[in-house]
Amino acid sequence: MINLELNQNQINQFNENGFLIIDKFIDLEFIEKLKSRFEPLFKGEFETGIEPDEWNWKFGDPEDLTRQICNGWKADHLIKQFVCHEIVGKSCSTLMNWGGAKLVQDNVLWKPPKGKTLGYHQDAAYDDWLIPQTMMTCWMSLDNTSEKTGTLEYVKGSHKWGLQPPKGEFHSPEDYKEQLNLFAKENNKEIDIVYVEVPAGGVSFHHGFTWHGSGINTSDEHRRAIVSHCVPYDAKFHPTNDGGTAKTYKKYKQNNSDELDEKYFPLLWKKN
Ligand SMILES: O=C(O)CCC(=O)C(=O)O
Repeated sequence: MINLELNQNQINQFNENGFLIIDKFIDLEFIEKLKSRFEPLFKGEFETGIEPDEWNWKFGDPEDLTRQICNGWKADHLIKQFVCHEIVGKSCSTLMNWGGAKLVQDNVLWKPPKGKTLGYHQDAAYDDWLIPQTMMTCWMSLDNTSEKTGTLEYVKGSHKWGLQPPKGEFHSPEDYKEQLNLFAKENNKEIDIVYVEVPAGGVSFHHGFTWHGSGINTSDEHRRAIVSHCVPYDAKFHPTNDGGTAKTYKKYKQNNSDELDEKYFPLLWKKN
């Protein structure tokens, strides 16, 4: 289903760059099956009867928006098998040096031809409601990607730049690099961009502090991905912080407990 055994060279690359791009991850026999789940999900046909936590597009909305569902795993069995796969949890934990990983949120992402931008951001900036405020992302591509398809892009080494509060538009900003350029100028940083160009079934991991975003899809091809955003298995709810995505996810906090309940934040992998 998913195959990866990380080696030391790959771990070193991740530590150096803040991301790791690998051509082979998902077995190719699953690619079409996974893609076939996108239409029903964006039509609001949820196999489990459970609605995802967020969806920004449904059939009938403007065609050129990049479509995103958050927590498709709750709605669809096949998506769950991949975004909650133990190899995703193990790989994220190995790269971040964690003892294990929980899924804090998934994304089902669909950028059609002419699909618009996603603004540059840092993933961990959205989870100030967690302790520690960190994140690790596993982005699994279901299509061949290139700069032309508006693929995910990273700023090399930017995971060493610290964490900024989230600013600017996330969906479809006119200038998707605006916040990145402002930050780099104010802080004297050099911007070195790398495009994630992988075949369908490829993967890219990125650190929660790594600046990333994506441009317009100028090709005639659809660009689809499923994404796991992970946190350490023992991360806790912050007692007071309510920024970022807290409004959506802090509602899963149980009375008198700061634990991330596995019913809502599945444990993907734990050492031993
Ligand atoms: O696929 C994209 O365009 C952006 C994905 C993203 O921001 C993420 O996976 O953290």
